[in-house]
Amino acid sequence: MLAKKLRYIFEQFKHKGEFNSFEELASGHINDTYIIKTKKKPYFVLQRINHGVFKNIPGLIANKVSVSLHIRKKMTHLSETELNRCVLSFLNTNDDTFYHKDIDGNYWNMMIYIDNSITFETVNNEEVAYEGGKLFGNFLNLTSDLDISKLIEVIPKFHDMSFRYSQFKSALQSTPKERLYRAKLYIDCVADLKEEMHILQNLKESRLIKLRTTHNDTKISNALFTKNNKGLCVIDTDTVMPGIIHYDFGDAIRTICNTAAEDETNLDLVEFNTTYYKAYTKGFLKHMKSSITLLELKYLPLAAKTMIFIMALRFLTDYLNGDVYYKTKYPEHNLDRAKNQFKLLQSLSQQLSTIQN
Ligand code: GN1
Ligand code: MG
Repeated sequence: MLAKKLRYIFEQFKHKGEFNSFEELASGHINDTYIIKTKKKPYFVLQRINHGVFKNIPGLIANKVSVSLHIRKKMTHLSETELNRCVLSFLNTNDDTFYHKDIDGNYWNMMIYIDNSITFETVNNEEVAYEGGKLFGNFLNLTSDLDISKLIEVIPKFHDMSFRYSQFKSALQSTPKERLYRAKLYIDCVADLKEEMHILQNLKESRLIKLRTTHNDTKISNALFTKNNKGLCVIDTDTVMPGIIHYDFGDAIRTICNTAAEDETNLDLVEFNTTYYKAYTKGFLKHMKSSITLLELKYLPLAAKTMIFIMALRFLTDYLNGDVYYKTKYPEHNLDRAKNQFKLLQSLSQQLSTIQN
C-alpha cells in the first residue's frame, strides 16, 4: 500500500529513475522521510513535510531551494555530480513546482540521495566535531550575502524565548496533575533560568546582533560526512530562515558536546564534552572569522547554554501538553528528552568558565 503510494508520488517528479523499493529514514521528529531506491543510481529522498507544524509549505520550499541555488552558484569549480554530493539538490515536479500536493492534502518534496555518506547521532571523536564546525560555519558563510528579506519565517518565533516560555506557561495550566508531578523538578529549573535565557533574544531585538540566514536545526545528525569523517553536506534545510548565528552555533554544540544521545535515559552518561566544544569552535571560526563580530563571538558560550535550554523547554512543554508535537516512541519519551537536556545544561554550567576561556 505504502509502496504503491510512494511510487505514485515519486513519479510526479521529473527524473529518469525507475522505482525499485523504499526504506524509511526514521530519525526526524517531525516529517516522514523515505529513501527511494531505483534500478539505477542515483537514489532519491522523498519526504512528506508535516503541514501541522509547517503552515506555509510553498514558502518553506522556496526558502530551501533558494538557499541551495545560492550555494551552488558559488561552487563553480565543482562538477554537477560533485555539487549534488555537497549541496542538497531538489527535484522539480511535472507541474514545475518543487513540491507535490497529494489527494489527501499532504505535501511532498524530493532530493537526490547522497550515497557513501554517514551521519552521527553522537560524536565520539574530535575530528568529527571540528569537521562539523567547518561544515556549519561554511554554510553560514556561504549564505551570509543572501538577501534575508527574500526568506519567509517558516515557523514564526521558532527560537524566540518569550514565545517558548508562554507556550510552557499555557501548558502548565492544562496539564494533568500526574504529568505536573513527574515534571516538577524541571518546571522549577525553567523559572530559575528565565532572565539569563532571554539575554540573546534581547540582543537580537535591540539589533545589536544582526539577522542572517540561519539553518536553525543544526543538530549533528543534520550533517553528512564522508566515510573518513570529513564534513560533506548540510541537510534538512526546512527551517532555513532569518535568525542569529547563535541559534546554529548553540544547537550544533547541544548535540556534538553531549556524550550521549538526545534521549539517553541513563543520565550518568550525559556530560558536556569541552574538548569537542573547542574543536567545533575552531572549525566554525575557520570560515566565520572574517564575518563574525566581536559581540557575536562574545556570546557563543551563552548560545550553547541557551539552545540546550530552549530544547529542554520545548520537550518539557510537549510532555505537559500530552505529546502533541514531537514524534514519541513511549509515554515518557518527551520527559526523558527534557531530563537529558537539563542534565547536559547542568554539566555545561559547571564548565562554563573553561569554555569562556
Ligand atoms: C525537530 O524533526 P527534526 O528532527 O528535524 C525540531 C528541532 C529540534 C529537533 C530535536 C521543526 O527536528 O527544532 O531541535 O527536533 N524541528 C522542528 O531533535 O520543530
Ligand atoms: Mg529539522
